[in-house]
Amino acid sequence: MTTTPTLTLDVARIRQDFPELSVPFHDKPLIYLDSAVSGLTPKAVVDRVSHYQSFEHTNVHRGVSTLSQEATDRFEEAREKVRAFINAPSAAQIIWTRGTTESINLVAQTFGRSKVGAGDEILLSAMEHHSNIVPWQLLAEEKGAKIRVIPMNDDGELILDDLESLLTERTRILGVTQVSNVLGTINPVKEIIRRAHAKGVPVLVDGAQGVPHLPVDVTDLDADFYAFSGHKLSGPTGIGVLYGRRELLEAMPPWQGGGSMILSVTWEKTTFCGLPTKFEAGTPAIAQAIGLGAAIDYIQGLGLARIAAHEHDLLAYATERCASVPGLRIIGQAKHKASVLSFVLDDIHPHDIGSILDHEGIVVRAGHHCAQPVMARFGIPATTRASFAYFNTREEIDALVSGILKVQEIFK
Ligand code: 7TS
Repeated sequence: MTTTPTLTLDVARIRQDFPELSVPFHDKPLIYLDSAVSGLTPKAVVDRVSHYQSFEHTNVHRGVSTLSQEATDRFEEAREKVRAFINAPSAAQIIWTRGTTESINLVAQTFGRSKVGAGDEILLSAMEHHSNIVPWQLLAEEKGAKIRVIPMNDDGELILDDLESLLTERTRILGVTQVSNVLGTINPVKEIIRRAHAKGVPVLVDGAQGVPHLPVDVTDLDADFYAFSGHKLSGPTGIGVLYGRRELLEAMPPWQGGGSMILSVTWEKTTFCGLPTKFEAGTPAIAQAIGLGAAIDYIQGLGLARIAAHEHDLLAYATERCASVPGLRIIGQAKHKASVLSFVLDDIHPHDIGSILDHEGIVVRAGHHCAQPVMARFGIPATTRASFAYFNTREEIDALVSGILKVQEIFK
């Protein structure tokens, strides 16, 4: 007889993987509800980076030394782990960057610069992080192009009724986040990509908040570009990924020039490597890439379906508990949400809320979350945001709600 695998995580055991959770914070247990800012790093990842740096390190793709070849193997194995994790057709289409921000800048500065001209349009969603706005504004300014915006409703869902009319013959690229870092909205990116492709427009998906919570299959999505950061996926900072469709990457000019990315250099002419090295000038973040590979192993060991089920439970519980607090308004009420809960409380400034919660040992983020156009859309300067991960518990959400009630008590 086969048994259905249980979808529960052993959270008590998982918490032991995070040394940071065992260190008192303001003399209290740390309650980390800020994984949308950056995930905590499990010990397995720290140990892998430390082992690499202690025993395996030298530069990669350089020379015939066994040490360099082995470091190169570990580095390329990590690339293959990323490929498999997002189901890209080939590891050559996985480009290491510093993070989502750099991945998007790379696309804007190479694909964008070669494809976008005066009078052309760049279509972005109303809920983008600044890193999927500002690189396009810089490009639009340089080229005399125009940014257009897909609007959203009061629940924080994109209004896609007029998508076809926003996709004009001048649209050169559509940029959309898979999950909003402020509202938690999970956008229907597969449908958006299908409709953009029907009009011949390529799509860049910002996966910074998607990849930690949802199984991602770039082939099934048919994404043209997919960007994410290692540090939001329990990996190290300083490493990120750009996936791109092969034909597009091959046609794109290099971005930064330097060592490693060339085939030959003379004073007259330089020729460049193929993918992915063409976009990886200089010494890469080797330990961080290997650490990201270890983070993927760790996440896969827990199981994305289990992670999603646990986080879904936490979000539902937090939403219900917070909704019962008088004077608390949740910003972002989309039908499909990942584990992000933003709110405003009476007329108390989120910075005050964040500071008081901090003294209770509860880490949340207060501010505009690098998404000022989202704040403007909702007519607010800032929100307080709690974001949940696989190591959080319902008890921590109870503590959050008690903390919120304490804030109200202080400001009465
Ligand atoms: N895109 C989204 C949707 C994000 O949430 C972030 C970071 C980025 C891009 C940029 O990622 P980076 O790793 O290149 O910095 N979001 C947040 C946040 O919500 N709070 O702090 C950073």
